[in-house]
Amino acid sequence: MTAKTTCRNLVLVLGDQLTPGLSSLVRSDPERDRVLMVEVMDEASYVRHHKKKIAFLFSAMRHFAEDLREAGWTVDYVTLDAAGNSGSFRGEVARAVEHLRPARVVVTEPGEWRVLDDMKDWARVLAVPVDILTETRFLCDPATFRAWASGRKQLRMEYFYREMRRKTGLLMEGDTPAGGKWNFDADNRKPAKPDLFMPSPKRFAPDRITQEVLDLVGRSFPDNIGTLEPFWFAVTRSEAQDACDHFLEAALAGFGTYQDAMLRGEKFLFHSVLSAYLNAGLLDPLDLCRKVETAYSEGRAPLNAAEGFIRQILGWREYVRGIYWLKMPGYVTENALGAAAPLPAFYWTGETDMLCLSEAVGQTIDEAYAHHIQRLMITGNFALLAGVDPAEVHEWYLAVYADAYEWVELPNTLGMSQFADGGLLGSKPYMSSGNYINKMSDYCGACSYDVRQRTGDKACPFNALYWDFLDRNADVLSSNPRLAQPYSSWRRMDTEKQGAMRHHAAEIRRKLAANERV
Ligand code: FAD
Ligand code: DLZ
Ligand code: SF4
Repeated sequence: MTAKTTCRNLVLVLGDQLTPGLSSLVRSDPERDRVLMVEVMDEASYVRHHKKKIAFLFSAMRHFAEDLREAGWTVDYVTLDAAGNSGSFRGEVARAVEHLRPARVVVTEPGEWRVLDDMKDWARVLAVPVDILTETRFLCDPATFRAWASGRKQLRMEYFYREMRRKTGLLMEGDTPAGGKWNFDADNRKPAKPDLFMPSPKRFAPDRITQEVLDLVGRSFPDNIGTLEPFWFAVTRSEAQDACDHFLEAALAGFGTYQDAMLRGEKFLFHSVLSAYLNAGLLDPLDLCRKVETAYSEGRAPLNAAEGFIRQILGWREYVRGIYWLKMPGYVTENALGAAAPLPAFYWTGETDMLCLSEAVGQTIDEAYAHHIQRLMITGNFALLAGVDPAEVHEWYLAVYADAYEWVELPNTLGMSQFADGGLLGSKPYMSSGNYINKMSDYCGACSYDVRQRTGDKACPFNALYWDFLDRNADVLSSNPRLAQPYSSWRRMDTEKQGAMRHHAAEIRRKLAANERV
């Protein structure tokens, strides 16, 4: 901390608030106010984050602090290993208040409920007014979402998304959607062939600041999941913009068609790999959507790609945030299916004979990244079918991805993937047997399990677990009209086959619980 001095306002900027247009910065004055940024152990350890996630954020924070200084701000930056670092937001604000005696503390609302809850008490404890300002970096604020949700029996993303298209005018031709349809998902389910040309996300060499952070993280979190190097994430706003431009040029056109595809050894396919940058505030979501719209209107990307991409950001990203603030704090403990099994150990090591899972977890360990369909239909699907406690699944997803913050991760995991909210977010569980994975990937051909077998040592574990899941959860799920077909197939199966499937699934679940290799 710098020499004792005073300032008007102390502006606390959090690690995922790396945006010059942040409401707290816009409301403040570099001449009279001071910025505080802190690396704190509480945030770095409330789940056992992937090493690359911590390194990305610390490096991006340090670079943002430099940008602010260049723009004329006085920034107090507390590194994780700074002498006297108290280890918490509250403790660091208290130290700064003690030192600087500001008239007020100013902060933009945090992205996570637990941090906001803590902040509400700061004014009393620190004896200084604390202004918690509205977050303006999203396209739909929680109050507007609440109003949209109120009185609706079902909160379907598709209807929310259409309102957002109308509101922003993105891909609209007057009152009608471009191309005459809101959604081109039917065109976006093509499996990819291994010989298809794959673009790679733009990579950036670590500079001195990043190298210092890599050393710090390596020293401070030696046992956390993940490899630190090679480290190639963008850590400045201009690098993130380069990564974005590269995606628009090299990958957007293929984004829609191959959105649900998975290929061995191909970690990114046509995905943008921009989520960590968006969520930390290095990229602006509306700006990105407008660039994608321009790529479409200039003929550089087909409509199914542009619409598919914009739907992820304007639709899903905003929608899950709306659900988060609507349903917290109770949402995090929901468990509609009463799932209670522990998370299999291979989620932390990748050591499993199931190739789809060893690929998805392996690349997660290497890159702190897996694309959506791997998160949903491989790691999420397996945890769902195996009956894993959604709280453990949630903790894993929050830890292992560089883009993970509770506001976006929790509804995706607990709601979309684990059906733990009983169907608020999705009308049916996202689950499948090995068949779907085989259709959408080239994993099964090289796997030591046989995707066509349902029972026996060589049978793909997804198969028996799938039917067993339906059977075990029939009380909650069998009346769901969208599951009528699988339940009818299950009922038509002869009882001997059903028994063999139950038995095989129970054996897999036993092995997982006993930490035996599956
Ligand atoms: P692309 O496929 O290129 O998509 C473009 C952008 O759309 C993403 O960068 C992201 O900002 C947005 N997006 C796409 N799908 C979603 C979605 N379902 N919810 C919110 N935004 C979306 N996303 C996170 O940002 N953080 C998380 O912690 C996170 N956890 C997830 C957990 C589970 C179980 C599942 C199924 C999905 C999760 N997602 C999460 C959503 C999605 O998987 C990631 O946003 C995406 O994989 C990021 O990679 P990308 O940037 O290459 O995305
Ligand atoms: C995720 C994270 C980590 C690992 N470390 C810090 C940190 O040391 N300092 C900080 O300001 N933010 C960090 N973050 C992001 C916060 O967890 C995030 O800002 C809050 O959860 C609110 O979304
Ligand atoms: Fe995964 Fe089953 Fe295919 Fe193996 S056979 S890759 S376990 S779906």
